[in-house]
Amino acid sequence: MTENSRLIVALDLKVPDKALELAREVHNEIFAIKINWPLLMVAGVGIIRELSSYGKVICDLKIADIPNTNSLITENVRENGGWGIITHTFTGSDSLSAVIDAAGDMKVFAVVSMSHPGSDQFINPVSMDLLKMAVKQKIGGVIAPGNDLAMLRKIREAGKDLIIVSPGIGAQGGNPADAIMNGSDYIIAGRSIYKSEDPLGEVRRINSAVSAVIHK
Ligand code: 3DU
Repeated sequence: MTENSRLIVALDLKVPDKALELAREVHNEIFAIKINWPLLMVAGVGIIRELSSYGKVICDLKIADIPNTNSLITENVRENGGWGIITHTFTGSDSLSAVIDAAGDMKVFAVVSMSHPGSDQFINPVSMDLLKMAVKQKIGGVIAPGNDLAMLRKIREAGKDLIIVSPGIGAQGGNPADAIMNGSDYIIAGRSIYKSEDPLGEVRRINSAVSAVIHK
């Protein structure tokens, strides 16, 4: 993996061998890999360590439970080689701090806003409150939509020092350069890469689009 890239690839594949093959193909040119329930449920927790032989693995489990359960989930990720973990915040400060405490050296990214249309019903109206709570807990990173630039800018303005990681790129309509210019530090792309005929070519296309605006 490389610090020169701002791209996190979402390996939302239900066939572990396919996920491993894609990781092998693109790992030298991306910042990190993100995995989620579709892969973890089939492959089991050992896939975290297998994939970490290619670099940083972020487990997007969107944890949303009571503090004790949150701690146990987070410990599982840490003990199996995870580099980062994604948690919800709407369950409150005690649930969030359980994740932060159990994470140890792992990076914790807190979801404060989402990228799909339904997020306007419940989560997005309270995004700034969720952000305030997460910042109070000394969260280092948040997840904010790369396809909702107004929301992204609001979150960036409220949290100048935060690491902002943004899904919503490609299949959900956002584009890499816009997201970076409006506040994202890193962008997440899944389908536009793993469904592409040429995943590495797509990675390179995204990397160049980002470099063009970063080095302007
Ligand atoms: O839409 P894509 O195929 O590029 O995948 C986006 C990934 O990011 C996917 O794993 C999804 O679960 C995750 N994600 C969002 O799409 C939106 C969020 O608000 C948070 C995470």
